[in-house]
Amino acid sequence: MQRREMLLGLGSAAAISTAARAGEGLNLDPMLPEGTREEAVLASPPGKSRLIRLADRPLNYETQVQAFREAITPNEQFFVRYHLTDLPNENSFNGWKLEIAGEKTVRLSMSDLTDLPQTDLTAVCQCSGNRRGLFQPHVAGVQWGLGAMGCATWRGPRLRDVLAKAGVAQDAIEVWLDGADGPALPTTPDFRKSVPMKKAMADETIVAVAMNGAPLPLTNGFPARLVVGGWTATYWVKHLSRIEVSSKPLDSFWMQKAYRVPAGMFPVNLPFASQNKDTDWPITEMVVNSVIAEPLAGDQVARSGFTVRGVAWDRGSGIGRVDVSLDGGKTWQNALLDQNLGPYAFRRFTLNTGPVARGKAVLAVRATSNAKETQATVLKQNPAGYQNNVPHLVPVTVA
Ligand SMILES: Nc1nc2c(c(=O)[nH]1)N[C@H]1C(S)=C(S)[C@@H](COP(=O)(O)O)O[C@H]1N2
Ligand SMILES: [Mo]
Repeated sequence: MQRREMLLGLGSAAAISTAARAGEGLNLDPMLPEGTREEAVLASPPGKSRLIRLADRPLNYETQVQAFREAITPNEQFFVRYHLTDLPNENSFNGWKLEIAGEKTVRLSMSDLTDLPQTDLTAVCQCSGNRRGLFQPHVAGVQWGLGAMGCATWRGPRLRDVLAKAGVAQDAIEVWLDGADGPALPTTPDFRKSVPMKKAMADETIVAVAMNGAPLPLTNGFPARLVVGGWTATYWVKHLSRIEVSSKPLDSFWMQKAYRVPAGMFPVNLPFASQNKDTDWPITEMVVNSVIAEPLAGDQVARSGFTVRGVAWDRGSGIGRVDVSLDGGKTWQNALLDQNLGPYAFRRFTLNTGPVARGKAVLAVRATSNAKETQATVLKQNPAGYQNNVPHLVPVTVA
């Protein structure tokens, strides 16, 4: 094995091609654990086209990697992730109002929300555990491959304008969020999250009532969900029912026990001080990352040349450059960046390779943000398997 391939976490070519045969047609990443490769199937949860089903209780479906040939992920292909199994249906929201508890309590209807100034924000919604299944050694949890993410244009009022309707007290430190889904068993903690006041008031935090020009799909949070640009999707609470401005840190399982990373492991611009402990912090800002969506692992490509295409994203500085390797990370070429859809969006890239030598090849991609952050060469091990941003590798055959 080349030293560089080792650094990139690439196993032997033989191991990869054997793994690539299982789960054929699904285009699952060759590095996913065998168990996941055996159980994953293409299926459609309500209102969706075919996604990769990892679980039905709770609903956990990821997007197929081909979708990331485009910067905007269509609603029907957008991934679905829940922690709980008691989910609302269309009828649950007849006469729906969103309760806001601030200095006073107000209840806002959909038309109250759409009467406020509306913001369009194109932003990546990515589960903290995206690519957990590619961790070596494997860690417990949903074995996500590459598709626990998507990018959409979200529309709705800014959270700060919604909070202003109820009034924000001087000593407020967090905004607490609750959604209409619940646990089927009383022993499972309800999904309750909070964000620090500064992020709650930021331009990139909105109460989205539309996604890519349509109402939110039921499984992506109808009728309203929080959108927190630059932050992992765990704060993007779906089916919002209640928002509370608080002077205390939220003491919920999903804040204090889950979704945490070793203190200081990942860079943050805006600390979540009220939820930090000495040893561990809540996971908040995403790391710079990229994915190759064309060709797919195991594809045959032409030696006269082929196109490498995909997307890159970060936590809000925007993507400055993308490099593609045709030799598993030994040498790199600068890819072309497509239209800029804003600092929180996917940035599409393409590289036309020109003539390539016949035989096996391993493609790799590495993005660099405008803040000059680049992807990890060695996986940052953490107990929950978050923030995997080692370069995505795609083994192909040049014929
Ligand atoms: N109400 C509610 N909101 C939620 C969750 C949930 O379980 N319930 N999961 C969160 C997590 S961890 C993720 S990754 C995203 C997934 O968003 P999606 O299902 O729209 O893709 O929703 C977030 N919001
Ligand atoms: Mo998540």
